[in-house]
Amino acid sequence: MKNYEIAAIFKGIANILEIKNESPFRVRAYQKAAQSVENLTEDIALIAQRGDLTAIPGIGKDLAQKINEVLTTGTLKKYEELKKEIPPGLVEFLNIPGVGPRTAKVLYEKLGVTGIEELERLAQDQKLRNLPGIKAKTEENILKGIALLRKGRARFPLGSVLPQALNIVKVLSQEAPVERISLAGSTRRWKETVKDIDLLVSSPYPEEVMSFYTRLPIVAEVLVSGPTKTTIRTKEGLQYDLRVVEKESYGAALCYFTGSKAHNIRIRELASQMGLKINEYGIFKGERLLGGATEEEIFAAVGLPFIPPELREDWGEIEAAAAGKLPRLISPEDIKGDLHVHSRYSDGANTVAEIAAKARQMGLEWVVICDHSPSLRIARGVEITALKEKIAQIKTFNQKNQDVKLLCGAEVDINLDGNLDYPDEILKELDLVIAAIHTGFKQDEATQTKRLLSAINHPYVHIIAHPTGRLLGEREPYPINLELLCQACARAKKVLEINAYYKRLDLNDRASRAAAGYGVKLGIGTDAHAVEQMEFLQLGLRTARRGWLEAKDVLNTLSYRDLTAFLAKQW
Ligand code: DGT
Ligand code: CA
Repeated sequence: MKNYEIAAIFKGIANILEIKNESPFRVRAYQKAAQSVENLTEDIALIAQRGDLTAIPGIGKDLAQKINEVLTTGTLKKYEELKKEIPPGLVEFLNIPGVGPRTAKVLYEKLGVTGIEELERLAQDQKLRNLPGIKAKTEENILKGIALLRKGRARFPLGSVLPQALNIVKVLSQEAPVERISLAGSTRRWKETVKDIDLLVSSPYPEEVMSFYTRLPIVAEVLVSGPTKTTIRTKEGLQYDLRVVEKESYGAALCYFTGSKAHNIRIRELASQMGLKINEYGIFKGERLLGGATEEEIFAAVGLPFIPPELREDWGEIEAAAAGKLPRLISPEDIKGDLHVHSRYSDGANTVAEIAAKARQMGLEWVVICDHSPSLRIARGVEITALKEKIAQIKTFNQKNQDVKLLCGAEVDINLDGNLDYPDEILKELDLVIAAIHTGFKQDEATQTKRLLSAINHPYVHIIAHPTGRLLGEREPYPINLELLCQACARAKKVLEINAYYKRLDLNDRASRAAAGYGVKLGIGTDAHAVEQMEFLQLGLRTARRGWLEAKDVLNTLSYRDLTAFLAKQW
């Protein structure tokens, strides 16, 4: 998929235009285009083939032409020309989270710094703080940003690579001589970020499988090539490891390559205590092969029931399985709705009716349409008059439609002082209120916790959105005292969100599990700004499963009737 490549080009253009002091409107147009291309869940090449590029929000005729140019030639002439107008080091600085064009320009012009290593050294030696507009705090943020950049480069958010990975599984299973095929590794465990994609196949014709695989159009380079293991790198810089085994070993290999490493080690220890050996080829007693064609056989050999891949982290699943106390994990069929979808009333791309149609297609029973409150200007927050119209529109929609029910919600900003950005008179007219922090990310733990506590204790708030504010590879979580927040939520019967947008997954797996331990309910919201992003529900569900959650722990499992009853009781 070229989506990320194209988004990166548009972001790059926006940055260069900003450095060159070009019109803020042009800068904004490219930023917006980058965002909406990045948000697509469909391959942009397919959209282009259909001639639908201008249907993407923020993409007009001119940008559609540029996208087509990248799709056909692999580069964009305008971007290449622009890059020549500024020094290459400067472009690189802009990749550092928290470093904007203004800072980058000062660093270059005043100090002549041209590389990230050099910048890091100067920041460590506190040589930047005397430059105009740069304080000790900025220096600290630059160092944090560099660390984040390095970490982010090494791992990909799962949601950004999963569509391509699933597509490769599909192509291999349809067009190569494979018997069985599965994703493995961290991708199969649905870890929030992955270093590479592991694939496992059983086939009597490993050479043919490998030769087909290395000729896939995504391949930029073949790194390791052999009949049992082949590693390729895609044009986006992601590695795929494909292993081919015989069908007798498929289950053993699937267990082994799904991991995690810590989980595998525990399983092998159990085996050795029983006088058995388990490896990627099978279960052995001495030299004799006892089994290994299925994963169930592996677990049974060590006296355990099947452990779902999401739990295989050695976070207590082996003990729980041995004691017959594995959780009855929430499953895809349990999910009845999405708690957090943006519409055109604020910065979403779709109308209320389009959102309902998508929900219908996904088999959902209800959707909560949440838009931003007025203080979030960049997201076109909804003024009170417009919010009243929205309430009326949704009411009419529900009178006319029986299959999908819409709820009128809002994602209300929590101001710096802990107050909410809408008055109570309008909040109480809403079906559901999600409170969120979108400003003041740099405040300390005590202040941030206090802000959130006052939202939790606000009579009209139901859910706290993305409680830690982190963005994978871009922004560290702001500090909060999760324990205090959970206690307050449990007391006030408030819900913590599992924001399922692929860069957020916030709360994450571990924190969700901790929250449920306090008796707090979790609510999955995709934070979709375009209907395709409602598919991120899957990532939220998987995060919940990695957090050991059962259907009873998650608000999305309630029917429309039970949900409205629950929401009403909260007040
Ligand atoms: P990643 O790639 O960092 O996102 O995480 P994984 O879990 O996919 O790790 P990866 O790709 O290095 O290895 C895939 C699986 O192979 C891993 O989950 C377990 C297994 N594995 C790798 N190295 C070892 C090892 O040294 N010992 C054992 N027991 N298993 C290993
Ligand atoms: Ca891996």
